[in-house]
Amino acid sequence: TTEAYEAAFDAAVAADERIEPRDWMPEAYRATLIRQMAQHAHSEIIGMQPEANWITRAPSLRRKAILMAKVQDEAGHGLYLYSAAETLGVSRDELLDKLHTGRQKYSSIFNYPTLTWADVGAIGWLVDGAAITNQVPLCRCSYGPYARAMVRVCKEESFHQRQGYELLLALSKGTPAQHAMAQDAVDRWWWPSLMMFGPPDDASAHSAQSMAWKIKRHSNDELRQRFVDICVPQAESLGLSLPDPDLRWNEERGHHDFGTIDWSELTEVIKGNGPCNEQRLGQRRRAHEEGAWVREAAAAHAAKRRTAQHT
Ligand code: FAQ
Repeated sequence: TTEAYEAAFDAAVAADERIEPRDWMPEAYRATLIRQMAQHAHSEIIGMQPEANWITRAPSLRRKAILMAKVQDEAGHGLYLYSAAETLGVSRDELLDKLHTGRQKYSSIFNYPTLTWADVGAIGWLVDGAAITNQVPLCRCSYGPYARAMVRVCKEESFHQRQGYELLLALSKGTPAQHAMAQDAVDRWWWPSLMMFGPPDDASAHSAQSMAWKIKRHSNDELRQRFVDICVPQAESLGLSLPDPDLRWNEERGHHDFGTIDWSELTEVIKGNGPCNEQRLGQRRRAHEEGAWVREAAAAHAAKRRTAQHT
């Protein structure tokens, strides 16, 4: 009976066991996972664009090779996550269609422009840093395929984060103009990076249920605080400042206090009104249309091989 299935599901979650694709699960659990995993996959794919902008303008062959590898990793994460989402009974085509028609989201952060080379460093340090802070706990997510996908993704993101840090360090210790460029990038990416963690807990529609299901292990505000605490000493060693006059250590809390986030900005960006929303989605749709012949050729080839095997 459904009650028995439900009891088994609840017991598995309570015991920190993994839910696997063939296990019974509440429809709302399935729907929440599809929503979050699809949004995550879309973010990886759209997230290739801001940095890919700089591949042709990287300042050296070494930097270019590193950046190409990083952007390829992001494509890999996206495909990996689409495959994990497919175990829930949706197809990749369906998810891509929802992205292209604006019915599924991707992370707000990728709607900001990459104006200078230093932005590549700021994305690695701050955006990948925020992504890791959010994703390490997802390695313990109750849904097996998502949790396992996160292990490899986090290892690669850690490398990306160090790459960004090292790039910013080189600029920060370079000429005064390079230092200023690094500082300007950090000034522009800091607040949007804090917004990546989602709305504050009291405005987070899904947190309570997702934490009860052990999809999320920490609240949005907890992870945001963890990220701020990690970044402060790193900014110091970089010789760069964080653009928040209210940022200071709070002895009593054992955490850094920080300034108020402009939540209206996050709302606007999520609604489609960020600086680059139109450009990002437009480029994604174009890439999909221009790739139609590859999908057709691959399908024709697969069909031909199937008939060849059967004769
Ligand atoms: N942007 O109730 P909550 C990367 C939406 S890292 C856009 O708190 P939830 C790596 C949310 O979907 C970035 N939308 O939602 C990389 C919901 O809307 P809905 C991707 C946002 O799910 C680095 C509504 O607001 N990482 O790509 C955002 O419990 C460098 C209410 O929010 C992940 O996706 C936002 N920032 O918590 C690639 C991690 N925040 O669906 C390239 C997995 C919230 O009801 C270069 N996801 N919303 O219409 C998560 O951990 C969660 O989904 C949260 C949101 C924490 C993002």
